[in-house]
Amino acid sequence: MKEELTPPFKVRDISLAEEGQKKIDWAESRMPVLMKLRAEFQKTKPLEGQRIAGCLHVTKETAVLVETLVAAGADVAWCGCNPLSTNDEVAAALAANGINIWAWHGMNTEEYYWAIDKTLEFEPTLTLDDGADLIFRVHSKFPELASKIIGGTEETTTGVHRLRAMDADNKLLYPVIAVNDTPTKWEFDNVYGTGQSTLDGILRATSILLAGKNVVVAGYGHCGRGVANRAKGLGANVIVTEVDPINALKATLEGFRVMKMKDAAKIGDVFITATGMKDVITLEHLKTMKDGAIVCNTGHYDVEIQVDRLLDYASNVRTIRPNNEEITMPEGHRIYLLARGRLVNLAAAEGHPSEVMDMSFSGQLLSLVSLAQGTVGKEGNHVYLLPKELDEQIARLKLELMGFEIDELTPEQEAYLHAYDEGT
Ligand code: 3DD
Repeated sequence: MKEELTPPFKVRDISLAEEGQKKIDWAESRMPVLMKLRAEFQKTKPLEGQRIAGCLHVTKETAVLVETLVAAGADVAWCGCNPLSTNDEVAAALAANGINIWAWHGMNTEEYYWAIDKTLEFEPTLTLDDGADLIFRVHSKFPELASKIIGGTEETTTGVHRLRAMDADNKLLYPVIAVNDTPTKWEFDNVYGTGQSTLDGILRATSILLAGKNVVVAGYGHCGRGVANRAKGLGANVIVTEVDPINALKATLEGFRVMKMKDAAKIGDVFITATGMKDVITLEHLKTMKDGAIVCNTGHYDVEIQVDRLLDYASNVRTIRPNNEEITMPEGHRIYLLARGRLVNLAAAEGHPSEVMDMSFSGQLLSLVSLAQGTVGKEGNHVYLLPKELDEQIARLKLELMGFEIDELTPEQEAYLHAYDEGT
């Protein structure tokens, strides 16, 4: 029996650590930017003395971020940010590596918030969120902790939206950097990461042929755009639903059909919500769907599909495949609900590929270092962006490590850029 590990933790099964370490090793081999920054920061230790409480999906990529934060000098406590997204093998490996972690797949709501509270017992000086549940817990239940917190970071669109609303209400108790809004995150993770990982989740849960299917994507923001284009690449007939006329217009000019959800419900074979809004697919829509329609969500929270109303209304529910429930409707048709309406990419697959999380998490790392060094967040308790030069540093590193070179402006071109007296 392994000696009792000192750091407090609660994971599904610590004996899974060896398998989890292999997953982490694989992710490290595909996250060259973060590993290069780790090599630099383990010498300079910019996070020395910092205590970081993190609430973010426990995946193999997150483990690489966690271990990079430790290499940079921080003490770290961690929990998941979704009850269905924790990879138990990775969580076991982190615990075996001495990380204070409270996370396992399939937590109930009480356990989920218990884990966040355990992470906060650590009395952090920095917080890291994906969906703002931890920072909101500080503000709503443990405001006394805020006096020791220098700042926080937020990973996802929905979380940033929540924090901007708090900022507008002057409710923020400490400054936060919106990592999601950094171009090397949202132009890549949200588009290419969500696009590929959502279809990955759908294919693992259904094993269907996507070619020729009517795939309905609700929401044509960065995430929906990624999903629509990846589905198109696999031969699907993509239909987009939207409430924003600009995004809808972009979808039409990309060649997608655009219509109301009530009309798409009648013809769709696969439905994917990516809006961040609630009640996008209602029970009324589900009643009119074709027999065999597959329904899932890739938004952060499980509010986009009216799952509770659907389950109350159903005449029968059975799990037909992992993360795939066959729901027989009183009208006789069957609906296949994936991951119980929670984010399908992380609940039914492994989330975004390592290569794209490499940039997102380099943004997290540089944001935390900026807060610790006081170079960002000094103008009051508001939502900040990662400085452009740091964002470009990530992009330049990524290009270099992918083997690409780009041109540089000549002095004359620099001058032209700022000139106004040269016309045609
Ligand atoms: N997210 C997606 N894939 C992830 C992965 N492999 N590890 C950790 C988190 C992961 C969620 C992110 O896309 C986050 O940026 C978001 O929710 O926007």
